[in-house]
Amino acid sequence: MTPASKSKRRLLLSAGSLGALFLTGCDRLSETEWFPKVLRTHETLSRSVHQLLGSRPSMAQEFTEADLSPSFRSNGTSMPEGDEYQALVKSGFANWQLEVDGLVEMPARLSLAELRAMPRRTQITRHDCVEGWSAIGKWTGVPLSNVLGLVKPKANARYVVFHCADAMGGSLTPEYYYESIDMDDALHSQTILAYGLNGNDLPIANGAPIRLRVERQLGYKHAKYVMRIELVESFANIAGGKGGYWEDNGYQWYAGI
Ligand SMILES: Nc1nc2c(c(=O)[nH]1)N[C@H]1C(S)=C(S)[C@@H](COP(=O)(O)O)O[C@H]1N2
Ligand SMILES: [Mo]
Repeated sequence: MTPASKSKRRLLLSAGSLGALFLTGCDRLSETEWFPKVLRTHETLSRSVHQLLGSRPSMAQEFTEADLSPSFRSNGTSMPEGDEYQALVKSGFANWQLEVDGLVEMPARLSLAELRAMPRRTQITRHDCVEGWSAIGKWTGVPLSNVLGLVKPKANARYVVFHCADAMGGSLTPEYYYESIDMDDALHSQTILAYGLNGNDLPIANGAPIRLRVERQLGYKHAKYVMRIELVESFANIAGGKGGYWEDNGYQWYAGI
């Protein structure tokens, strides 16, 4: 590394921890008025740092078995309510199918067995939640790039949207958790649809049957209970239009660490 790129890297790290400093507690903060403003400041900061670097950091850090957290906690939804998901739990996800559609040449429905039969990647990474905790876990899953290879994205597909099984409380019409990433993250080698955690099947509390791992970004981007993957040109017409459940509530869309 040249001295110049070292200092850029340091700047990036301090911008990340600055963001983490400001952020404490998803639920409470989204209700206060100053919160979106703080996030905007952080977003501007993090975007300019990324511009300075010219690109996102290429790989998230990977760790060893010795670094694993004793247990990997659950956050947000830990058991989706609703008959459809409950029926899937009862059958051990035997009837679950991942829908992949939108701007693709060949829409597909993939069972858990089919996903498990595809190429797999195992990675030990640190999960950072804006609520102020981190945990290191070992994730196993199919690289999203392999799934996209099957369905063949059309040239105008710009984002990958993850629709989840859990409805978020509060309103009369259920708002389902959702997230989105761009093609740069979608095709990244560490971006996987994980069905395993620490050598076991992914627990329900952590997103069974599959959850996204998108390692260069913060915890809320890692959608759990993924039911459907949709390729789109824009997410303007999905839910609140900001690209994710928490984004619709003021969080930044690009949550680089
Ligand atoms: N479907 C869904 N995905 C989700 C959430 C959620 O509530 N529902 N919470 C997010 C947040 S804020 C974090 S920190 C991580 C928590 O993952 P874990 O439960 O495996 O710790 O999942 C993210 N993905
Ligand atoms: Mo989080």
